[in-house]
Formats: sequence, C-alpha cells, structure tokens
Amino acid sequence: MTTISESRFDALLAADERIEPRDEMPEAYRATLIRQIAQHAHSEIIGMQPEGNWLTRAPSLRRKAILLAKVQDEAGHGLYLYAAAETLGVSRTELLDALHTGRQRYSSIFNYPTLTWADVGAIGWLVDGAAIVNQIPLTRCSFGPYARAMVRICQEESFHQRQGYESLHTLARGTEGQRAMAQDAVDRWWWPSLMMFGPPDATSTHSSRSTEWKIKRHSNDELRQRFVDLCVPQAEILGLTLPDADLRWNEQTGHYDYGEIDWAEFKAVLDGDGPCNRQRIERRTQAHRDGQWVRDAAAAYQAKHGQTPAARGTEGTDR
Ligand code: FAQ
Repeated sequence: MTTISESRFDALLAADERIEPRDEMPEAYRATLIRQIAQHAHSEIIGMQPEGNWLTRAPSLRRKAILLAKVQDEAGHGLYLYAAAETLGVSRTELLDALHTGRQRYSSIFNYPTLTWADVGAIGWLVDGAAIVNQIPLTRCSFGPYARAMVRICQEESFHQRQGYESLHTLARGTEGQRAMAQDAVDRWWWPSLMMFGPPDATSTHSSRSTEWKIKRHSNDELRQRFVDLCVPQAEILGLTLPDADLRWNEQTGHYDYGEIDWAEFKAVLDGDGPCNRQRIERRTQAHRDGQWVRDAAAAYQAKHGQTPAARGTEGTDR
C-alpha cells in the first residue's frame, strides 16, 4: 500500500526535483545514502594519508605548498560530506566509529602505497580524475545536500587533477630517471583507478535501486569506460604508456577496448587484504585518539557558553 509521503517522494523523483532533509523518504533510501555519503567522506579523510606521506619530502617549496593545499582540501571535502550525511539523522561520531571498526568502507584506492614522488602526480591525474568522472553525475543526484556538496567538491578536484597532470608532465619530460619514475607510478595506479568505479554492472548490488532513486545516473561500467576514453589521449600527450596490452580503439563502439580487470584483487582489498589496509585504519584511529583533547575542549566550551564554538566541526579534522 502506498502512503501519502511515499507518493510525494515518488512525485519529487519523477519530476527530477531534489529530496531535501525535511522531506519524508523511504528508510531504504535514507540507509543507502548514509552508506554512500559516509563511504565517500571516509575516502576523503583516509585519502589524505597516501599523499600526506610526501608532504615532508616534496621536491620544492612550490610543490610542497600545492600538496599541502590539496591534502587540506581533502579534509574539507570530508567535513562537508559528513555534514551532508548528518542531515539524514546520523551523527559524525557514529560515522567515524563505523569507519574505525570496519563497519563502513572507504575507497579501495587508498589502500595502495605511495612509493615515490611521482605517485603524488599519478594520484592527482588518475585518482582525482576517476573521482571526478564518477562524481560529476552525482551533482544531479536526487538528494539535495549530497548533490550540492558534489558541485563544490568536483570543482576543487578538477584543480587537483590538473596539478597532478602537470606534475607528471614535468617528470615525463625530465631526466631519464624521472621519466622512469613517472611511468612506474602510472603502471601501479592505472588498474586500481579503474577499480574505483566499483564492481562490474552484473555484480553491482546497489546499482539498480540507486538508479531508480536517481542517486546514480550512470552505471559503474559506463563511467569506467568514460574514464578510459578520457585517459588514453592524455597519456599520449604525457608520452607515458598505460599498462594494458589490450587497450585499443574500437571503430564499431566508438570507445577504447581495455583488458580484464583483476576483480580478485579488488575483492581482496575490500576484504581488508590490500597492501595498506591495516596501516590506514591504525593511522586514522591513532589520529582520532590524538584529537580527543580538541573534542573535550569544544564540549567544555559548549557547556560553559551554551553554544557551539565557531570551530564547530573540529571532530574529524585530525588525520
Ligand atoms: N572501494 O553495488 P556497488 C576521492 C563496494 S573520493 C570500496 O556497485 P555502489 C577524493 C560498495 O560499497 C573517492 N568499496 O556499490 C580523493 C558495495 O559494498 P557493500 C570516493 C567499493 O555504492 C582523491 C559493493 O562494493 N568517491 O577519490 C568500491 O552502488 C585523491 C558493491 O558495489 C566516492 O565514494 C570501491 N572503489 O557504487 C581524496 C564516490 N566500489 O555495501 C584523496 C561516491 C564499490 O555491498 C586523494 N560513491 N564498493 O558492502 C559512488 O559513486 C558509489 O558508491 C560507487 C559504488 C560507484 C563507488
């Protein structure tokens, strides 16, 4: 039986209007949004770690300033997304607890190590690049706070993507050693970047419902293909090779064909067995413990003055 609120929800969806936090919504819609937005927020703050690893070793003051700003941007994206999730009636404390205890996920990509400086460029080009392709359609997602967050986040990520590309471009045109380092980084980040789009459509558990609810506008495989098509000419300009012998233009489809993705590796990373899973969560929980005094101070201020300090939201900014 359809209730009145459900039919209003359906009418808003059919009219391509936004669902706002004040609107009644099916519990499953709320739950799937909390899952996705939380996973996205967690990815942003865990994503600070691989790049943060190079802050003290950036090769010049200019590169260091750019990287510092990028890592801080990721923290901002995380906070923005936690705030979007909070509008669905869940607290940031609960979400962080779910991350720390493994009940919620973060993107598989951040379980890979950054072994050289070129990895920072490869993350900007490929990881931010994949994130943008995946997230631009989310600016039209049916849930208002998430869609609006995506507009701002994609703008910043476009900048991140360009600085990564420019950094790799410089290395690729540098000494032989720098070129080799850039190629090695692309070799290691290419396949994990394709995995960021999620499992193949045939095994994607949430896609059909999320599409009906207009959270997802394109399937995982469609967006993955879009990303491949964008990257091939960009790699040619860099003068670097994408590590896939099966990559070739297909006249019939008007797209690049690409090789088999190692889904066993993706599953292993999701199950906690990627190269850096344990290290990432340990670092995150340690940072959370280190930030306890900040949360205590904010709570004491609130108790004394009856209001939240201007720095409300300090929780979760630690890394
Ligand atoms: N990693 O049924 P589907 C960034 C899970 S931010 C881990 O297809 P869905 C910024 C999925 O949760 C990058 N798990 O799922 C940055 C589900 O698990 P469950 C983050 C994954 O939700 C850049 C199961 O597999 N961006 O990069 C992944 O419909 C540089 C079945 O999958 C977003 O999160 C994965 N890659 O589609 C920061 C974008 N893929 O619940 C620092 C928003 C799938 O069955 C440096 N999210 N799973 O246990 C989305 O668009 C969607 O959630 C998808 C997955 C497309 C990721």
